[in-house]
Amino acid sequence: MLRGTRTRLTALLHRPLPRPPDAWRRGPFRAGAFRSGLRTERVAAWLGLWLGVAFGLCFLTGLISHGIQHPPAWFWWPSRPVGLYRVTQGVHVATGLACVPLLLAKLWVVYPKLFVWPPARDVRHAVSRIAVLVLIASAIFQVASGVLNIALWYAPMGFFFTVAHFWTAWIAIGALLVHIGAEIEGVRRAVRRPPPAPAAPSSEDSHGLTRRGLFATVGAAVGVVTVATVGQTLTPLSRLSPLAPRRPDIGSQGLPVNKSAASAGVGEAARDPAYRLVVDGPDGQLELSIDDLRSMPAHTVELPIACVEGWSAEADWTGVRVRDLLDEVGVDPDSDVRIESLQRGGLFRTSVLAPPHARDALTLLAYAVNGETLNLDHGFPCRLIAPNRPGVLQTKWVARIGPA
Ligand SMILES: Nc1nc2c(c(=O)[nH]1)N[C@H]1C(S)=C(S)[C@@H](COP(=O)(O)O)O[C@H]1N2
Ligand SMILES: [Mo]
Repeated sequence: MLRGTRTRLTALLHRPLPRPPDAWRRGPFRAGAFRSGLRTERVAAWLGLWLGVAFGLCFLTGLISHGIQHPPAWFWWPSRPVGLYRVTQGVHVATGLACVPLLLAKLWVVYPKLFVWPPARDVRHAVSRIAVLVLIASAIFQVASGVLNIALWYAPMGFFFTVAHFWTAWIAIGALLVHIGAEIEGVRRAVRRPPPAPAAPSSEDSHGLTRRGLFATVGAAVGVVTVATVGQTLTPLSRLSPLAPRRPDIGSQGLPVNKSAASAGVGEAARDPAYRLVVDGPDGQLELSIDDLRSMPAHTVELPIACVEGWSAEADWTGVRVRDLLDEVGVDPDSDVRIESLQRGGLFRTSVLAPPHARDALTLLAYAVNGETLNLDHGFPCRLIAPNRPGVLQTKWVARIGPA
């Protein structure tokens, strides 16, 4: 029964499709329309391999980031090592940016295949060509929307970035797996085969660029893109990274600002002398003024803010341990904890601390940074700072905490 189905499927996939009349074979469809000796299976295979590695790393680190921000019930993320998210998200953005030159080179090498003749030999050929089109479209979408997002240029995106970027990633990875399945033999051959004699890239269309020259150019482009941007998270390189959207050392109090108090509309509520931090728990409710917070045991921790956009910056934070506040009102140590901002709207006005983070000795409601009172833009009167957590969950202008 199963074998019968499989035979029928194989027969269907190999069913020849009608061949269009040769008179339609014009322009780029002509035999010999593309003559660059660089457009070989071997070059395409190597570029595909690098692209696959970069894309795969980008996909996995993206899943981690998405999991932390929208955790399914089974998901667990530790609070140590404190800088792990900084690394995974740095890798996510760096590998995504490396895909820009790799993808351009790969598309340049393979785009004549758009014009193969006949357009589809059989059903299998047609399916694999459609999968490639889906792959190209989704890969371009992922890279372009990612770049727009780290450039904080949301205007051209008529959709919600996070949702579109997440679901398109699954479409891209699915199409990539189909593509790898279809091409794996060719890649094996290309990678094993010794390179053809240097005479190969000889036609005028290659402008004298050799295969080694092409690889060196692509490699150099990846290197330049990486060095020019990675300083936003690898702080010693920050001066070498003119294309980085953020310099981690530029901003008030030695730290970039991602959402200002003015744009969040919290200035008035944050400066109000009647401000009280509300701490909820089974044993009651605390209402703490700024002076009350300052009179509690203070701790100073060195922790980075690691934004999903790929920049990160280290700072010394001073404040009260979240677990000390929770213990005062008897919150269960196994409980998730909800942090709420003074901010009225906005996607990031609340966040949830899972128990490993809520109970970590490094997790603070900080009222000072780098030895100064937190300014309004960094979250005055107090903000959350916790180890190994995306910046978007480091809630500023905290108004209330309690069990989730
Ligand atoms: N209430 C609130 N907190 C917030 C945000 C926000 O929009 N609203 N943005 C977050 C993001 S995306 C980041 S990266 C950090 C940046 O903190 P900073 O501006 O102090 O560097 O704050 C986080 N806390
Ligand atoms: Mo962020």
